[in-house]
Amino acid sequence: VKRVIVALDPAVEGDVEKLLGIARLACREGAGIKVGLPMLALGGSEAVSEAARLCSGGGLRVLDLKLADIGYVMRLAVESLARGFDAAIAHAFIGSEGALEELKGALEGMGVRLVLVLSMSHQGSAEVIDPCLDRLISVATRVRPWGVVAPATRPGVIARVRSAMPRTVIMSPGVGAQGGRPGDAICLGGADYEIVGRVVTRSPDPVSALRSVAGSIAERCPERLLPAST
Ligand code: BMP
Repeated sequence: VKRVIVALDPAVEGDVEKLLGIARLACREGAGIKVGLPMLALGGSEAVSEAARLCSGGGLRVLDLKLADIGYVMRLAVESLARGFDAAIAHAFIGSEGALEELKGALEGMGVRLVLVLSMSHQGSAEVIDPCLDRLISVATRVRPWGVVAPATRPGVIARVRSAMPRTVIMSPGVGAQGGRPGDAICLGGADYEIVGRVVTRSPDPVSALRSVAGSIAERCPERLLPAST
């Protein structure tokens, strides 16, 4: 089972084409792609849609706008951009009524699954977001998203989320460039996917970089990669 999702974040306009090339690789050799604001800002909505199209043969396509607005505005944002994606990410802290409830309905109508951010990989999240983790988990339990985001940099937080939400897909960023070791999130925290950006996209050899991350996870907890463990 493939467990590595590649975050395609171009740093300059010239990166867009290169990262679209990596999209194919990420969906063939990895578990899929995550595309967000850097791709939208530098490549426009065409590049965002193209990334999803390049992966239409297989692989998870996650649109990461980290939405945090009223339901009406989030609906407008996803109606055009989320087409062709399998899942879209929003923040849990905005709550259900008037926000996530409406977003979930809009996404479901398009065949797109909802993913909620419960905790983030940077230090500020440990200070500000994590003290509210139980509240955020209770929002997620009410909204019942397909997936949630929890940080590879703090596997203990992932483990808390996993025990509260045993059947929800957990995606974990923060591997490599932000200090998480490949396998920390899946093997120690019980996540389903590790999200890796720069380690793959900035590598002179993205294929080997992706294989190396996947290989390290497989070495650390081969049992977690069996189909039955999902
Ligand atoms: P990188 O591996 O290059 O650090 O990229 C991490 C990716 O995961 C980025 O696309 C970022 O937006 C995303 N991400 C994160 O780093 N921390 C979070 O808590 C949530 C994220 O979506």
